Amino acid sequence: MNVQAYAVRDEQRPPDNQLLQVVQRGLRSQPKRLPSWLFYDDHGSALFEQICEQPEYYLTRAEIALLDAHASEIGEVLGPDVRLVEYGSGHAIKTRLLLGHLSAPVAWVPIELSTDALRQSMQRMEEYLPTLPIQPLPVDFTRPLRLPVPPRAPRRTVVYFPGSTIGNFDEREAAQLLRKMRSEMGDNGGILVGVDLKKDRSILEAAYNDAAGITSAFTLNMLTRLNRELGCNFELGAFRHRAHYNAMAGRIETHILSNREQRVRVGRLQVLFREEEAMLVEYSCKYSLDDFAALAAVAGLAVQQVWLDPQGMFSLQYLVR
Ligand code: AVJ
Repeated sequence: MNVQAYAVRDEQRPPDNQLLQVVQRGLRSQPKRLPSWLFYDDHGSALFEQICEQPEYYLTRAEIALLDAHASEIGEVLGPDVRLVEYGSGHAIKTRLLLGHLSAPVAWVPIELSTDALRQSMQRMEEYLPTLPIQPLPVDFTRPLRLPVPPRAPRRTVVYFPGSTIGNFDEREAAQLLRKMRSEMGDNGGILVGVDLKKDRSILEAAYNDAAGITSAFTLNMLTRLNRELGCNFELGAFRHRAHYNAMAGRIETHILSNREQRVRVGRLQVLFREEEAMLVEYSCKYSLDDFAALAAVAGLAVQQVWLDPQGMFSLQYLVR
């Protein structure tokens, strides 16, 4: 058994009163907002996998095409004996493409809060690379990490953060997160980060408003989750999803809109929603190559190399100190 410390325990999730506090604070603030990590309960993670298969959601296909085209070169740049620490590993399909091109990886450390996704991805990775040590961390990757002791000394630690998840953070938070990765990877380490690029509004808005309505279901699942976990009484039919591109800020902004004036119970709080009131639930920031190099510099990092998918939609960037 190469799976170390495979204990996915419920006690490692934030306690529910903490969840209640986060939600109450967000719903009391003006304008209302809720953090996007609330999307990823087990059902939300499964819906996200479905989003990735929608024809309009180009990001995942582009990143996979990028790896198909460049994984062996990426493997050469990273070199042998890498410990790969993956932030928000999800189902880890891209990770298999990458790890398959690394020479003698020391360990894979998937960090993932969805226990279903973590379990499944570990199982599939074991089938694909049976000798690879896996050291899962079922924790929130934005918190300070205590990385497990590797099975042997790695030549370098690489933080892998694919999928443009960095786009969910505003610029200040993104710089902070890069800085945290920088300290975790050490002097000789690197960060391999997937970054979605600025492009036509029509393409971006279609990607976040798929015709089949999966993204809408994904967004509204946040309310279902709050009903279940906090005993709220959000009426699902009385809210709707909206995603629009704020070109000035360079990001898709996803809101949940209230179709009418209504009150919702959130613990002891009664929250009033006005008709058409918008609650912010997600940013998906888009970058030019220059934008992202500037962000990396703020975090004390230099872009050593950039790879693009064949259509130039998406980038994978290797950052070093
Ligand atoms: C998983 C954060 C990369 O922002 O594109 C997809 C999440 N939200 N559709 C993104 C998401 C709506 C996705 N990330």
